[in-house]
Amino acid sequence: MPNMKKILFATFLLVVTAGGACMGAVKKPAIVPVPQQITCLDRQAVTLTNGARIHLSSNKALRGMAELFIRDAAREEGLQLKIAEKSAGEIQLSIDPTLSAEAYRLEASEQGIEIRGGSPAGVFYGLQTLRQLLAQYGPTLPGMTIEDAPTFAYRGAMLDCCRHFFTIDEIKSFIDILALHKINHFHWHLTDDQGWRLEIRRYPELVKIGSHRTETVLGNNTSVYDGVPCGGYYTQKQAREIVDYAARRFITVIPEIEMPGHASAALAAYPFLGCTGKNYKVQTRWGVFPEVFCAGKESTFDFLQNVLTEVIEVFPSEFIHLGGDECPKESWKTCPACQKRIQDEQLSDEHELQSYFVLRMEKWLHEHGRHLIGWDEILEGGISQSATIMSWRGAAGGIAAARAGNKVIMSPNTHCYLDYYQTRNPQGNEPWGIGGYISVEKAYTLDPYDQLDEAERPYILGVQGNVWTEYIASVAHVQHMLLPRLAALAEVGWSYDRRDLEDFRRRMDIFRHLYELNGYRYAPYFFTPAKQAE
Ligand code: TNX
Repeated sequence: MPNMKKILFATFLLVVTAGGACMGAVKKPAIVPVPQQITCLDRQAVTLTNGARIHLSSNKALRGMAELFIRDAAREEGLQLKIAEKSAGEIQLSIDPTLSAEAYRLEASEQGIEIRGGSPAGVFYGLQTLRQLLAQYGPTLPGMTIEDAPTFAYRGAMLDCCRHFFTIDEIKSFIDILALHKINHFHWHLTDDQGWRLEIRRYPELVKIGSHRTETVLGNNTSVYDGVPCGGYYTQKQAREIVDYAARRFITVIPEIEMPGHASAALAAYPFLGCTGKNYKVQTRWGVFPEVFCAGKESTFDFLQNVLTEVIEVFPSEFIHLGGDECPKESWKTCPACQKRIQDEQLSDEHELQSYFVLRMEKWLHEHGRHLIGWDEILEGGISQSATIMSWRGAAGGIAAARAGNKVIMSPNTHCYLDYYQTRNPQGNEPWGIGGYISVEKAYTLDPYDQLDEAERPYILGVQGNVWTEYIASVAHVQHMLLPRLAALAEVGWSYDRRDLEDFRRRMDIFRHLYELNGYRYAPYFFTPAKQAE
């Protein structure tokens, strides 16, 4: 071959390789959360064109997610895919029992795109990765294989639907966002002082009275109120619809029914549940209130067990969250029934009374095949070995619980409170937050294993981000608080030991196009760090 031709041929090869491979700076795959391993093939994969088919090895288990993916690809890429009723397809989905349940393996080659999952959930996560690849590269992917599995089994997000009410459609859009980030638990905060949101058939007043407040305080708990009635609730049918919607996205819904504190709305509906039996109202401002469930009367426990009987019918989740946080003890101190209970049960004080309350409800849950999650306050006064602690007042409660052999979900307000501001000087630059400051970078540095040794680590189930909504009344605002901090927490939960902030920044710059394609109103600060420093 003459020299010139040789050079031309070599250049041609190089271009083809560079065009098809995935290792160049621009071509490097940007997946969030970062996968365990990506191997680049030095050639392009098949091009997906309209009419490309998805073949399912198991029609029953995989069809639903294929249908969801077809909708995602149409919305995000304008790509019209269909399910191959027989034979092969350009995209192949199958279950591979040699992989762990949530793991997947994705291969993009000339033969097509093959996703194998250890279970249907794994295949689903492979499809979420494929959404990201298509958003990055368009219909012709560089050849590659991805092997991936999460670090933590529990990856959660909470939405408070009590301080402000969100519609079923808004909750579905929240769940869509969780799915994109491979989050697998939706913690649904359903009862609080400012509203009881779940229909309980046996106690109709809970939603009739408890789901409405007359008005809402303005700003940061000022003395000015908006004068606008505010309310809303979910029927059991709607709640089941959410459970089903989430399940199709491999997300378990954990309901939270708060006790013994944060009970004003329940007491307003049924005053006999409180120690004094009168003068309760659905709260119109924020904070912690002395109106709590009476721990002395048997009727309180009957009521709560009847409520939970309906709750567990609606929610199949193994975990039921019973709150347990921020329960002032004043009313118990002056309540004859509560004091009698302390005596009869030989409890030393009101903290032990709280513990009695929670233990008794936990026992009931166990008898009904469920497990309790509680905020870290339930540690005070003692807990049973089987309770799972959600650590929110920093990580200390979680660390103590893990050392005591209790299971723990890390959700500390140092890293996981998505109602806090995202920039250092928020005044005027950010929509309302409750206070505090948790940047994306800060959320990213959460170490759920902090201070725990090898033997203690297995007790950490995972991590969760919380959207408390005292100051968040719209879904656009929820998204602003959630994104992109949820991506940081998702990466802690999925990719714990392979995090790298600079690489995360590079990947997020690409990943955010998916936010845009879906119209998500993410916060910009992380993407303009210079401005944030001002
Ligand atoms: C503490 S976290 C609370 C919530 C508030 C939140 C505001 C927890 C168990 N209790 O009731 O909404 O702070 O950040």
